[in-house]
Amino acid sequence: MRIAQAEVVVTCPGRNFVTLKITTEDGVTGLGDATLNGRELAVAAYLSEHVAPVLVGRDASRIEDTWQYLFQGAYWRRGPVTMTAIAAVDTALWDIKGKVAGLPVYQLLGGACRDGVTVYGHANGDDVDELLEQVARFRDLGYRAVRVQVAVPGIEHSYGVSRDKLFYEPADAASPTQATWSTQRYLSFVPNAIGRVREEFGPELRLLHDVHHRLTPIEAARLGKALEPYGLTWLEDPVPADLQEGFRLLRQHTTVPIAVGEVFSSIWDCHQLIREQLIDYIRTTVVHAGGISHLRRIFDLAALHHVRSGSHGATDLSPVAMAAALHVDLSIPNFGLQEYMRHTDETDAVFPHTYRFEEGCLHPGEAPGLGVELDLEAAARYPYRAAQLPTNRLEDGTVHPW
Ligand code: EZ4
Ligand code: CO
Repeated sequence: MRIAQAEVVVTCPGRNFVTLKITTEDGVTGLGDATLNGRELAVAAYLSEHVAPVLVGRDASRIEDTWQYLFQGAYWRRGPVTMTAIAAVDTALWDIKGKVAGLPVYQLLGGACRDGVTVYGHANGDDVDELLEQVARFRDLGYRAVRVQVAVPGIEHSYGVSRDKLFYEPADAASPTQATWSTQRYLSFVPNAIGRVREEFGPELRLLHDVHHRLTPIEAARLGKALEPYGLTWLEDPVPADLQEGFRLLRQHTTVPIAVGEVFSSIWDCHQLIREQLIDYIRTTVVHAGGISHLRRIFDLAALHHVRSGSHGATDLSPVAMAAALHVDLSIPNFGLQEYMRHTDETDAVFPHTYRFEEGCLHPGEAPGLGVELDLEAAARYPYRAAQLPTNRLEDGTVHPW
């Protein structure tokens, strides 16, 4: 089963997606998401210039061998561009293997460990009242877990707050939006806001909050302690996660569960966090952490250390990545929670899929492979549009993590 063709498709049905489509000599096709928000064309070029030519003629059934060939063969290991490109190839080859076997990918990974994949949605508001309305909306849609974000008075372009309440896309302009940050304003406002959500909705609804890498460990410890009475499922990305040992300080001060990893591209970015049990949820995802094969390796390490999965699932992950994540989520013993942000109708039409939402859970469906197709005619109607993620500055003009 040789690979005959590997094509890169860039489309923008509301936001940019890069997709790798691999076709075998006998006409079986597989899809892999290769979208790296704000840096899409770098991965597209990596794939079409450097990867597609060496894929043609290779045995499509050799997934692990191809992964190792691309990882070790590049010499320049790791990094988000390389790992996203490898992820796309790996995911597409799992899709092909499933179609050839006539089985959904989760069956190839060992079969279902649960009935469905519990997901969380994003509720956000310009103020606490609007946030409460939005949490109620998600609850009424059937969600059992909700991420809560609120605009902080005095902070322009607060993270996580969007005009369209079902779709959040921060990469909105060809040149980056300038956001501002004040730790003081944030820390004095957010704990009470989350407290009001807990008070209004009672103890059962699972609540999460994303700090988006903006605090130092001791500031994050203060926030964690302030949030302890409200029983968060997790506090996400409390600090920039480059310094894995930096989490020790935070861990010594608070019992708030910590979730980290959406920007990680390999097991090497999180092995210390996992081995030292410095986190509770690892949020690496199929598309940015080397595909299904590598993600499963990370989650297996996590399982040994009481760390559960919590894969990133923002709108910049295409339906192909979403489906792949669901097959992994369904089949691993240490699944925690899956982020789920709905895509626009245009995106769903470009990527028809079998996964479905029901009573707070997603299920990948029973179609062979991933259960996602790419409608090339529909994709061609939406040409690439340059869009970058925002940048952030303190009130005195200093660059700060966004
Ligand atoms: O800002 O995916 O948890 N979700 C997130 C996302 C990220 C975007 C960046 O591309 O933090 O909304
Ligand atoms: Co996040």
